[in-house]
Amino acid sequence: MSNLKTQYRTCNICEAMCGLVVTHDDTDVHSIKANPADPLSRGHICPKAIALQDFRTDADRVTTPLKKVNGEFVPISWDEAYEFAVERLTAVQEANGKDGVGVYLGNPNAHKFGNLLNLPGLVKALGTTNRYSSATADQIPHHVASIHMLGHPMLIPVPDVARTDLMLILGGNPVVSNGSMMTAPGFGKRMDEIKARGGRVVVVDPRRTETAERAGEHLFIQPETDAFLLFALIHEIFAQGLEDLGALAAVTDGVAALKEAVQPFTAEKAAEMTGIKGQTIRDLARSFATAKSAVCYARMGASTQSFGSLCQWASNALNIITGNFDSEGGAMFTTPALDYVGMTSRKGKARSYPEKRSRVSNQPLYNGEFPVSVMAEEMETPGAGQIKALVSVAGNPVLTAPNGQRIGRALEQLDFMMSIDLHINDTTRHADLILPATVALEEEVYDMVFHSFAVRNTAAFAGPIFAPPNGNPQEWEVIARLTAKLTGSNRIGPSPTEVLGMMLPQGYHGDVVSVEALLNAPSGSIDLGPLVSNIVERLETQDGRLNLAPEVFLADLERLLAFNPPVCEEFPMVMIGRRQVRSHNSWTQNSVRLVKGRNRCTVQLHPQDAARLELAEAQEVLVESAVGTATLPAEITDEIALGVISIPQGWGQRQGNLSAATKVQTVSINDLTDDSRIDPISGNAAFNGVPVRASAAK
Ligand SMILES: Nc1nc2c(c(=O)[nH]1)N[C@H]1C(S)=C(S)[C@@H](COP(=O)(O)OP(=O)(O)OC[C@H]3O[C@@H](n4cnc5c(=O)[nH]c(N)nc54)[C@H](O)[C@@H]3O)O[C@H]1N2
Ligand SMILES: Nc1nc2c(c(=O)[nH]1)N[C@H]1C(S)=C(S)[C@@H](COP(=O)(O)OP(=O)(O)OC[C@H]3O[C@@H](n4cnc5c(=O)[nH]c(N)nc54)[C@H](O)[C@@H]3O)O[C@H]1N2
Ligand code: SF4
Ligand SMILES: [Mo]
Repeated sequence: MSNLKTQYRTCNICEAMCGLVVTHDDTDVHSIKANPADPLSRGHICPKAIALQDFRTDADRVTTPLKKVNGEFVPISWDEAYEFAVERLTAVQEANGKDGVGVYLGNPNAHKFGNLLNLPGLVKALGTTNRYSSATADQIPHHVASIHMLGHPMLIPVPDVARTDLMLILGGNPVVSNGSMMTAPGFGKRMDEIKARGGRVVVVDPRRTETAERAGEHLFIQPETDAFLLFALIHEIFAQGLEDLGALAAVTDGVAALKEAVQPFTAEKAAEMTGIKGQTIRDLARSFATAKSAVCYARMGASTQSFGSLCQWASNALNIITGNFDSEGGAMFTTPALDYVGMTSRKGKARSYPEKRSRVSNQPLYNGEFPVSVMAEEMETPGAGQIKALVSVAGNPVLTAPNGQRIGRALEQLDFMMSIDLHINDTTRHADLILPATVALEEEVYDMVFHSFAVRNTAAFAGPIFAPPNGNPQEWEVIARLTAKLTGSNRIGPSPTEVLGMMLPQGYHGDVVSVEALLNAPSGSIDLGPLVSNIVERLETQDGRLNLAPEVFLADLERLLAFNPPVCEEFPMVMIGRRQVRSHNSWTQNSVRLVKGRNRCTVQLHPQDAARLELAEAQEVLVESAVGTATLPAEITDEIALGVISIPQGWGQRQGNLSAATKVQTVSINDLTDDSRIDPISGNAAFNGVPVRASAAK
């Protein structure tokens, strides 16, 4: 074992950026363990990190370019593959215009530095405005709130978990998800620390989640009614004269307009809609406003719903009016080594939002991308601008986008589709060409995105450990070569590591952080300290001020007030999703070590609902929505609110990524989610609150 080597690297599966110690020889991983010296993750790790080795050796992995010939995928050479791609993409664009080619970029791209650096070039070379990504299945309301209030989509406030005295969590389950738009590995321990110093964590969720259990304080809420709660908290704080904007008072506009706008949102109104008692709401308002520090954190459950943008606005507003914005223990802004906001600063530039609207149903475009909810109709509907070909990179919308089956049918009608991916799966099986991707251990890792959302400023970099199979190029190079061929060039740009070397000196910590310094860091990571106040000089609004009451949100309040939870007879229950520790979105289900054990793709329902529907534990349940059906086993639990059912996301593989260990056919929640349900301000999919009915499967 003399050739055993050890490498410190960051896990890039989820947003938590855990520090790992990987022990390996020239061909194999010997162990993957937590790095206790990592200043951010402090020894936290989850079971998925160990599976990093499985993604590399997966027998089902695509390892050569594949071309579909008479319905079968056959291996071809890289030269043939690039030639085929360029010929077909060019032909579609010659016949239909640039917008004839659509692009879908999936979640793993956000965790892959080389992809992030090279995909903009590919998109530019294609020159299409038909751009989609998993972002509108995930988080656009956060960006929309930041754009309208602070002037830049990436000025995202992060809860200062290390110093807060009261954390209010709506629609997030960070004990399982490890946090989102909040990089906070080992969140359970962080909650314990808040409580140990005399603080509180209150979780608002239609399910008593793993996070709620550990927090110790949980309020059940009716799905999609969070905005009522948040506005009632703001209303109460104004009514009790408890508002205090602190240092931000001098730069904030719209306090009076906000106060006026929340008038209808009394604690009683919120109680009626949310199911949380009026007195509880009043008490919470007082505790929040009078705590030494407090922070409201609203995530997936509060953003991927019909009022996602209002929730993100209200969450920021609650933090701002209580002096908990940009201050210790409140919501703060990171100063990462690679300063994405600075690199894309728009200070002083005129702009209007949304940037565009979609062709068929007039939905908004933010951050250069249309809502994934309209991708199917844009492929189906004839006329100028119709998508006739698609390039997907690291995405699986047939399983992850609302009404995914409709996307699958639309993909089948395309003139051409190509994917860069690890697998032939529910999405890529529709492709005419698949180019193999590379996995984490074959690439350098520097997190370009999630340091921006981290509860502490740190930086880490590591190089590849293994070469890709078959002498394949790294994924960034595949993207760069495809781009070069599309533009008739022979040259590809510098490597990701070289680009990083050029970018780091321009960031916040250019004096201490360089590629060399990161590689030599004793713990594999450089600690850059706790979050610091900085928003006043960073505001990117045209007038340089913070807008507490943007017109776009005020105008949407009428829709909220008209909201009636589904009392429709046909679909009397509401469906929400859930995440699970041992699976990551739709793509980790081929790792035997992750999927082994009991079938976790179950529908949770309340004991009283089960009794009413005459359903027993583990009995097969037929769930029906306006767009589809699914049959899966019942899990009866008082964890879930009455009238609500929960199905985990990420399952339903019919092709590829098949749960190799269990061979159990699971279902996709997105066979049931409805693509016509969106948050109209942001265009984000409303995955939560889907009207459904449940019954015993025949
Ligand atoms: N293990 C694991 N970790 C992951 C992922 C994974 O698939 N597996 N995915 C990663 C990704 S891509 C992301 S974006 C993050 C997401 O991370 P989180 O934002 O923590 O998302 P979820 O774990 O889905 O938690 C959403 C919560 O919202 C609740 N909810 C649903 N509807 C409502 C509602 O109307 N109101 C309120 N208040 N709550 C509601 C649900 O019950 C659930 O507990 O997780 C990341 N981490
Ligand atoms: N109902 C419901 N739906 C949801 C959610 C929910 O909570 N509820 N969550 C939403 C969220 S937050 C997200 S982020 C989206 C995710 O939606 P997507 O990004 O569409 O889905 P993923 O499952 O992340 O798909 C990743 C794809 O990339 C491939 N892949 C994995 N690693 C690599 C790699 O290194 N390179 C390349 N080229 N390919 C790779 C996989 O094989 C798979 O095809 O799902 C959304 N869908
Ligand atoms: S929590 Fe996320 S980053 Fe940490 S080990 Fe698990 S998958 Fe990796
Ligand atoms: Mo996500």
